[in-house]
Amino acid sequence: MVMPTYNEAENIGKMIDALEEQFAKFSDHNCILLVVDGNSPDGTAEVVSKKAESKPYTHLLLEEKKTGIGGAYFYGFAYAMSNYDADVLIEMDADFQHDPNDVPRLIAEILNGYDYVIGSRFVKGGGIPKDWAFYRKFLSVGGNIFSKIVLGIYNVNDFTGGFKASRVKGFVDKIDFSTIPSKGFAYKVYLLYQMHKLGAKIKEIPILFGLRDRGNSKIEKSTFFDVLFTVLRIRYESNKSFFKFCIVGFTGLFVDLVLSNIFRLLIPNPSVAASSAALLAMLVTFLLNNVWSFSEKKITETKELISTFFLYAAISLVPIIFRFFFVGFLVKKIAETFIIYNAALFVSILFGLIWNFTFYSRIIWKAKK
Ligand SMILES: Nc1nc2c(ncn2[C@@H]2O[C@H](COP(=O)(O)OP(=O)(O)O)[C@@H](O)[C@H]2O)c(=O)[nH]1
Ligand SMILES: [Mg+2]
Repeated sequence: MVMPTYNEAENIGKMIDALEEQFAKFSDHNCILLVVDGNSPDGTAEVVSKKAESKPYTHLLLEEKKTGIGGAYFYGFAYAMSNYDADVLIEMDADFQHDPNDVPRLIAEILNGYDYVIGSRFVKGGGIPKDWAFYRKFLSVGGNIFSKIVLGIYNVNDFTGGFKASRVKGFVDKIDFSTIPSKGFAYKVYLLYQMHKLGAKIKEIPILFGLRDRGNSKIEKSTFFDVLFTVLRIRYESNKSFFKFCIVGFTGLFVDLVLSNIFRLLIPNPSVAASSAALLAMLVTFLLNNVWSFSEKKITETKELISTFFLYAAISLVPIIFRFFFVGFLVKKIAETFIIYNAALFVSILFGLIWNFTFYSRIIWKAKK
């Protein structure tokens, strides 16, 4: 169990005592409590060292200086993996907001075969303190809904909780801690995302997040932005191609709209005007997608580039044909006005975006084996 502390001198002694009873329930396992202290000025480390004399399961890891809760956890994880050969890592706060009596329930689910067990405040039977300030409630509930939607992990309800058990082999030992986007509270979202990506079997168990026993919360006002930016960054990093594709798409859309309306004035036939603009926009997007959106799978060979463009054109031709008939149909059916023409254009473009993204990423720039 890794437990970060910063000014927890009033809590940590009692916590060490409380854990003895829980660890004793797993006598066939070697349970170690690794307190990672951020060089607390209140003497937390001294309390831990003193306790360790009579409670040998207690170890102290002292940071030279405070690096944030995420920094402390990753320091502790790395230490526990290399020095204790840890099989399971448990995260827990020192201030009794996590109930030591819940520890066996976490461990039990790991023993049941789950790889990542989350003490969850947002499942039936779980909860947050009723008398929390509105700001904290908002941060917690809002942060979770936001994380869930943006990260697209729907089987998790608590993304920012700090009471968890993780399997090391095949999971935590595969995570690169050197590139963590946050050393603050948002490390939690990062870790969760990595575990999910590694295919961990995740289980949420309900916990009641209590009130802090003594001392003060170290949560900072900036935590809100820390979580916000970390979530967005994770999403961006893992979907770079998609975001770039969208930007290229919008560039193409702009080129397309401008050309379509210029051609509308130059070419009498609206079908021809609209579809030739799309054709030119397509050429622009092909080149941009190749050098930018899908740059990791960039086609450089001229011959391949040409043959791929034919395939790209074939795929892209479908929305153009759609547009040819759709714009012609709508204009003929209703009226040849600016509004009708552009409405038909809009629907055609939307169809084209979905169609093209699906096939570009699956056929044109798919990962080479
Ligand atoms: N080492 C270390 N521990 C920290 C740091 N920030 C918070 N903690 C510890 O992390 C746990 C959770 O922090 P807390 O302030 O209670 O957060 P809250 O429960 O969300 O208000 C507590 O055990 C803190 O002492 C830090 O910067 N460094
Ligand atoms: Mg707390």
